[in-house]
Amino acid sequence: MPARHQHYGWLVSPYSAKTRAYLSWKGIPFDDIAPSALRMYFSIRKAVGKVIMPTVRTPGGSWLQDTSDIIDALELEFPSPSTVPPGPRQRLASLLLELHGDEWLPILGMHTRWTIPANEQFARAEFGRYGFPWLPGPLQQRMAKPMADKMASYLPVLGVSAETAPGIEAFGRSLIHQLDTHLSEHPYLMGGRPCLGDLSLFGPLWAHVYRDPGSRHWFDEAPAVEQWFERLLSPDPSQRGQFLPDDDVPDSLTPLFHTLFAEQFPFVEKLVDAIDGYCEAHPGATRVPRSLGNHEFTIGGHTGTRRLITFSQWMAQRPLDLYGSLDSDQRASVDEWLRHIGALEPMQLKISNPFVRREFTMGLRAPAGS
Ligand SMILES: N[C@@H](CCC(=O)N[C@@H](CS)C(=O)NCC(=O)O)C(=O)O
Repeated sequence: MPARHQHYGWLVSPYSAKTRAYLSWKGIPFDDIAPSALRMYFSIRKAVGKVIMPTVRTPGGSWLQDTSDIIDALELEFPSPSTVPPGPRQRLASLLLELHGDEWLPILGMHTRWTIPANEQFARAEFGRYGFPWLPGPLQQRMAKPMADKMASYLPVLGVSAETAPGIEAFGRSLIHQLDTHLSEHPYLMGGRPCLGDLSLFGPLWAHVYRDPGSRHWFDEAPAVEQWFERLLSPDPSQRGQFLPDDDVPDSLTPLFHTLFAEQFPFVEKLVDAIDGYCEAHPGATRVPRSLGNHEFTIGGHTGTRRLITFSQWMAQRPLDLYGSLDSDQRASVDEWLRHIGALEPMQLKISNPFVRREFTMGLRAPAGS
């Protein structure tokens, strides 16, 4: 049994950056382990059913997988200092930004990693170095080629194409600029301490766009974003602040929400429709396929197609469930903010066939049609 929490993830992995930053900021003692390919394909796959990172093994010997589940479980075990804002507006804003970071920013990160030659070269070497540390350099890369090729093959799945590339770049550059404006006023998104939204945006922005050498210059004019990276990479416990008072979601974040609701949310709505259609056609189904065909989407004003990955509904349920659980006073306060950012109507989205994760697999909360 490990004495401390063990975190398995590579530095090139954006989702691992999310959980590593969480563990570090919380001050939870942990061993940060870069799993070799052997460990990934044997012990990790055996424990959680697939080859994936990050995973966490607790001192009690149980395994956690999926960054949201890892953080939710650890937040229950180590409630203080909390990364969950106390007020409903900030909490909802944080979950929406988690949805954005986890399910939309991979379009940006995968674009910069696998279409900029210097980044691809760097990533392939990193995959070899972590996957096969006992082999000599050239052999490492050859052995890691299937893993790297698999990641690169996700580009059309995510919607990265010649048509969307200018939009993805416009989206990425304006996100970095908007964050820089916000972070020159506040240490984190909601004030003096990070929330899930910080961790989820940090993952792909740092592990892909910033750490990969061919796109780091995107941050040349974003010093406040670089300082935010530093704070999340090496948190100073004496600098732990509080969330902003009065449940305030700073207006400097409004442009991020405008983009989220203008471009990501319509795709989430299509996905929910597709899942409902599948459930109607398959009464009694207890699971839904991993993907349900392709659909049009828009990013940075450019349109392409991407796969409807059903997992994203589960991430969308997190803010929608919170919204549905508010009492009337909280609801009034949240609605006032939603109206301000122009998102009151989309947030009324109903999930008729919600998902639940059991034993590391996604299923329907109740059989379809029941
Ligand atoms: N939703 C998952 C995503 C994790 C994920 O996709 N991890 C990537 C590395 S950053 C991976 O292991 N992918 C393996 C694959 O897709 O085959 C989470 O939050 O943990």
